[in-house]
Amino acid sequence: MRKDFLWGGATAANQYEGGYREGGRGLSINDVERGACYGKTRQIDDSVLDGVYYPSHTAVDFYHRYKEDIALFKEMGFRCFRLSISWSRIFPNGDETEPNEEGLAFYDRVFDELRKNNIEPVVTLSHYETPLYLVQKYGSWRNRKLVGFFLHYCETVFERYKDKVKYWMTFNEINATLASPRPWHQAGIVYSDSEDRWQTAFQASHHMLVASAAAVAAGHRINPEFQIGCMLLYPQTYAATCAPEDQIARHDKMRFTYYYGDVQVRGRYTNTCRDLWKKYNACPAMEPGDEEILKNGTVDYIGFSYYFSSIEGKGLEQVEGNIFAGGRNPLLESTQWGWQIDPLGLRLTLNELYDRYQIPLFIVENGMGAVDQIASDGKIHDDYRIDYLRRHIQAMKDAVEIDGVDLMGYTPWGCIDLISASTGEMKKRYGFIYVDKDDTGAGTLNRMKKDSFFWYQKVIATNGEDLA
Ligand code: BGP
Repeated sequence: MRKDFLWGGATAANQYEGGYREGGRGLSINDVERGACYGKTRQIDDSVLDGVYYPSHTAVDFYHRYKEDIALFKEMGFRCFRLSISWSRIFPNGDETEPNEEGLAFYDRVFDELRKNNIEPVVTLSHYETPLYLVQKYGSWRNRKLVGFFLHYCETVFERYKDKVKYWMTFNEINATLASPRPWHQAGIVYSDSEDRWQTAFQASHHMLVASAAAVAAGHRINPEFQIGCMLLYPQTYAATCAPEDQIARHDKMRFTYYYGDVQVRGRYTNTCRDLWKKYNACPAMEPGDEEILKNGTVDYIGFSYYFSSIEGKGLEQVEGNIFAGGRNPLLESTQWGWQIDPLGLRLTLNELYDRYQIPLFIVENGMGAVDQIASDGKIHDDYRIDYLRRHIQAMKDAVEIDGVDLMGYTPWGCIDLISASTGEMKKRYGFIYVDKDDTGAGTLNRMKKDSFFWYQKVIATNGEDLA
């Protein structure tokens, strides 16, 4: 692997930060999403209700414990750390002209602490964190006005942190907007019965794509050294059989991802995009100048998440996954949450993305959610996690060293235990660092190193050579 390979870990404010009403922060869409103790599907309330547990409110309290956590990341040898800025900490409602100084000062402290420890921040501008007020007053990303609000937010943080942050990403898993069963997460949208779901999804996506491109151009103007990426969820899929129809079904599914990749990397809607409009009888309204904005705001790299693969065909048993579910592959094993484990699928993903787009890639999420038990010796022996990561890192190395893919870095998801996005659970853990908290919110929030902590430390120290 290259000498400057960005080994690290990934988090997001809505699942990690907490401090939801501190420092002048406003409410964000995840602050009204209930936790796992209320059932499997996360319920969305109109406002914060008394006596209800909302996981994002405290999350795992990075807000107060950032120094302790960054010291642990340093001990593991992190060269980078992915986090997101909570938009409503900077603009509490989202439509203000002036930012909230206390919110800006918080991230100053975090970025300074990272720099002091030689850890490069990798910052997502919007990771499921639209301010709630923008949803209630403007209808969220349905409304064109959000483009201006988002751009103002981005310009504010780009200016403020231009000497502290180099790596940015605009929207986390932007492709979840079109096909997600939980559009609230991504775009703060709940479809009404009277609206055309597809038209709304394409329109909201257009606003997000224009906002992303305008932000990329602004960032490059503010600091030409900035590296600004998109972030795609890669739902690796195989045809269920060798029937050509199954291969076409696979191709159709992947187009939901390329829809966004094409616009963000190539700077225009391609035939892939137009075909989807035709298929769903919908087309986003554009303003004069939009095409120019898309053309001038192409990204420097592709960040993506990869967890599992599935299959596509007729009459298949469906399995779980984070956003895009798929068919069960009889040849693969699954995690306790039913996500199919497929390291080779990561190698294929890296090749497919690089072949199609020919710009650097960055694996900004990968990992396995599992229940961890504290053993009688007081430690957590998470060999299942080590095994999953070892096999994925090997596949990643093969893609780079044998296939020639240009890869910038690797940040496993939830490097410290945090709240699950899809279920709001705490017992579904991804971390190298254990956090004492349960699904009802009880626990000391104390941190503890798992076996995987020491394993990953060695992986980084040998630049990926020693995976044993
Ligand atoms: C991705 C999200 C992350 C993260 C991850 C794991 O889709 O970008 O925020 O949560 O999936 O999913 P979960 O937390 O549901 O296990």
